[in-house]
Amino acid sequence: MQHKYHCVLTALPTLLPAIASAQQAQRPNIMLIVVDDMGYSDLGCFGGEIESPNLDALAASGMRFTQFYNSGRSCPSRAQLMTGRYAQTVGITGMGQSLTRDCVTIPEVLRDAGYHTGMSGKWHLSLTKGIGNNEDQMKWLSHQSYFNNRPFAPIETYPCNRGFDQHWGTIWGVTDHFDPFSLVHNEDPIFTDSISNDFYYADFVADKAIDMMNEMTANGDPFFMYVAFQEPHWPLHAKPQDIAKYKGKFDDGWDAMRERRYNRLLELGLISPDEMPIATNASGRKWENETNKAFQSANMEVHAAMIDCVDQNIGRIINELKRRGIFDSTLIIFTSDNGASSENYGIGSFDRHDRTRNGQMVVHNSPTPGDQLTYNYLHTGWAGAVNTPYRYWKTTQFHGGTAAPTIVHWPAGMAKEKKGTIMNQPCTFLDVMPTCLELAGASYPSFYGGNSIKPLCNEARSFVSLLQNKDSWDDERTLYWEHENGKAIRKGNWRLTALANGGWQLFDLAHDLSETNNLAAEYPEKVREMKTLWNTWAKSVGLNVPGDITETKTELIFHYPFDGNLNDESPSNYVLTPSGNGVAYGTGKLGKALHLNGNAQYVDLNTNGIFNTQTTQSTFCAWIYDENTSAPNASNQTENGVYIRDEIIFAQKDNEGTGRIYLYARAEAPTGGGTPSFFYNSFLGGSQHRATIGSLKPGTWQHVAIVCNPVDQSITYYIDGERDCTLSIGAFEACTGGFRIGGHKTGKSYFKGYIDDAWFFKGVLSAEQIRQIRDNTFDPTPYYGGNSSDTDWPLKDHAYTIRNFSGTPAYMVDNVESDNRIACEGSVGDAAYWTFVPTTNAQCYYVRNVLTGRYIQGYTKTSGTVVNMGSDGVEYYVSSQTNEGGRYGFVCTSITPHDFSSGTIGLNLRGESNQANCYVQTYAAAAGTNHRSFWTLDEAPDDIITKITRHIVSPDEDSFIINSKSSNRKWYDLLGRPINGRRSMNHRQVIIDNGKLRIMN
Ligand SMILES: [Ca+2]
Ligand SMILES: [Ca+2]
Repeated sequence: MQHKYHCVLTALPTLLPAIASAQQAQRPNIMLIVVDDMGYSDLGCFGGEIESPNLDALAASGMRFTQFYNSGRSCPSRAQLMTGRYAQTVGITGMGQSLTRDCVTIPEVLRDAGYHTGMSGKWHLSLTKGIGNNEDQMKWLSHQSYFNNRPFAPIETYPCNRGFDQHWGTIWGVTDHFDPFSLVHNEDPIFTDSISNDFYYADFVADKAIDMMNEMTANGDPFFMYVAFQEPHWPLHAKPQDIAKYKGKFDDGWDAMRERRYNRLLELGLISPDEMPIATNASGRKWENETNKAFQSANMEVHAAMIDCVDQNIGRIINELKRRGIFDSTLIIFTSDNGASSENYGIGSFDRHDRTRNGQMVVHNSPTPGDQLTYNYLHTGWAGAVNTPYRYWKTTQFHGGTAAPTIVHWPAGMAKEKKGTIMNQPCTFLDVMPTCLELAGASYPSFYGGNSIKPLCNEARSFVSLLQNKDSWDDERTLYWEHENGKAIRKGNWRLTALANGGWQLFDLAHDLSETNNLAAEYPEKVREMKTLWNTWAKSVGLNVPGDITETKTELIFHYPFDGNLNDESPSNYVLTPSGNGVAYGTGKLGKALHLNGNAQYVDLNTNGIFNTQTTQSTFCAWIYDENTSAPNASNQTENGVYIRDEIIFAQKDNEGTGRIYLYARAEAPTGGGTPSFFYNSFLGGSQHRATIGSLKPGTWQHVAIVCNPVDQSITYYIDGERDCTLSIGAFEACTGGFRIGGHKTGKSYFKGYIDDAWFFKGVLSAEQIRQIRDNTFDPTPYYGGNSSDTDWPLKDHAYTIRNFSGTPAYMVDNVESDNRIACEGSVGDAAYWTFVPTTNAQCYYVRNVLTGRYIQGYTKTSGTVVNMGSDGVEYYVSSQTNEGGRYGFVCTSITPHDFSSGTIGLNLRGESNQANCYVQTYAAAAGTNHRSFWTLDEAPDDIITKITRHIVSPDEDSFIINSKSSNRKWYDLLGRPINGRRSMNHRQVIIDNGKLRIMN
């Protein structure tokens, strides 16, 4: 049976009296026209040079949507377009997969609502499975064998079985435009014996759309038509007469195009310079350096010809609508499934044919692209230009991948004042389904074709109100993207975006729609908020979201003033060892400075294991005076046509020969002459990451900071206290070695000049803190680490917080008021302080004085270590256990009285005094037998909480018992409600406040 569900429709007419009423006459035809891999500004009406008079005319009497989002690639875009659901929830988790049956397509719903439904063109929502043998695969792709009429994909997933009365087009996602593979009429392959010489896919798609209108308009019912052109998707194939129009048109290259289009977009009012800084071409390729300009221009000419041909064919379709008198009453939505493509794959594999039907072999990346014997791509240079004003391209979730130039045309239904206007409200492919539902007066089914249907995506909404001038749009909705590890989330004017395997980057779209200025370092809370939203969404659509790297609490590692010595002014007291060539001191920025002569002079910090670069955020800053003021020359190293000179300022030592170069000064001068560049650089994440050219100014003091953030996979430079740039980089390398100032490995890249006032922290310092260091007004004491031995931490009359810094099972104990305190007051004397010890770096516990904001940082100790904790000489016994369902905990108590059994697992905070002992303890249920009751609270009021016990049943399920002196044992859930059993833990912080359990989000 060709139309699996058509029987449902034929039974329906008698069931549809309401739809057949007066309203039906007003229901518009809906024509959805989609092009494939078109650049954002390719069309004339979007700032391009390509002739598109028919689409320009639609724009002139319709509306242009400037922020209409697709999903960055064919399959996910088409899935969202057809279903109004995120692709990940309808089976399209990658490429070449089938739509599931727990969703409905627009034609399925509209057909049931009395619409005719037709499609011509590319589908790409069916499982595309290869034969498994490359030679057979090539024969199959090139029509040399049909392999016993092997289906191109599961037949039941073809468009004709997903709601379309008729489909003329291709099942796969990429084909020869002159002889498409997987071309079908409904279920049947066509042109199996031969194909005409003048066949071109875009012409065929328009022909069939025009033909289908005969049947679809016959009885006066409205139609839904999906016209899906495969152009201008690679291979770059076009008709010679169309290519001829563009001969030589792009010889000035992609840099000129980018500027020209940007200016044209401004002129057209599609962008404003306040909102859209000029973004550089993401390819990084300069046209002037391109060695084969003729080849590159020729590719662009074919790309333009393909779009030109699509426009001509849209003109033919429009003429047909006019001829039938239904042009004004038909809602036309024109859009693109993703941005232009930077791809350049080999051919002769899977979906890239290497021969024609008659066996002629195809030339990959031909110097003269366009005809059927060639297989060419646009490449990164042009892709970066045709997507002007945006950055990046197809497959990424940046605007260059996901912003679809969209035109909506509907004279009969749009408000008159909307004609020719530009709409800047963000819309998405998810909105097309609800828009069609509204126009068709149809409702979204909960049951269809024998299957329960998942609800429409929460974020999807009809944009009919935008066409009709109704003031009912909320632009604060949150939209999400994911494709092959590329990620994005937009909330209001904030967009958080990550390239595949790159870190999150934050953009303020109100001033930066082109996504050029990563603000992640300036708005860490916004990053955190949006990242959490994205993670929650990603899990909700079934994505595997690896746990984020835990954010690192700020802790001072070292501070070297270099005032004539190598003393560490921090409590860490890390010893510096000078190189064999010694070191000198000179006049510094603050007192004296380290003076290195560039001849194998450096200093080493040989302590290993301070942290692991891969997982620890860190900040290094220092005053730098580079004495190498001249440009490098022939006596220096040569690299890619430039002389280079590197001078390492700060590096981590892994072992000799490798190392993580945090910060170095680099100078480059073109070997052929030209302007030299001086800038700071870093080699974390496996490659160079440059600060702005010119950021290094030799021969003068500069305050330089670098913030290394493996959580967001970014580094941020601050020069003289101002943020220079934030760069998204690859995953950080694992490294736990010591450090070197002034060099990294033997025999090269030594620093020549002065280094003064070097600070190094775990954690991310804010711009303000970096400026305080620059201005010598920074108070480091709150950031002293576990080695602290000289700081006074008075406990009396202060409140304390204990929590698990990692954010996983976390606890806070507040000493809030004198009669509601949990612990500590007067326990070990006013001058005492406590230290709590984490068992791993990733599970860092600390004690914070709530009133002063100061932290007492724990540090790693092996089980059973005795640490002298207090200035009064009280000793505490510290032990740790690690076997609690993969979680870590620690126990800290005083030696006398020593109440703990070594079997206790978890966190135990205990206050000690002659009068009041109280504590919070967590322990594993399984280990509960080892638990002892051992505290007293003789003088505490009755309502004080004396004990909280957390029962861990599984990593995600547990509850608390709260004991009070008067009421014995009570169970509470994490919202503080009394309960009778266990409840989910959800990894939130818990605090005890005024005898109540409070939950911190
Ligand atoms: Ca595409
Ligand atoms: Ca100094």
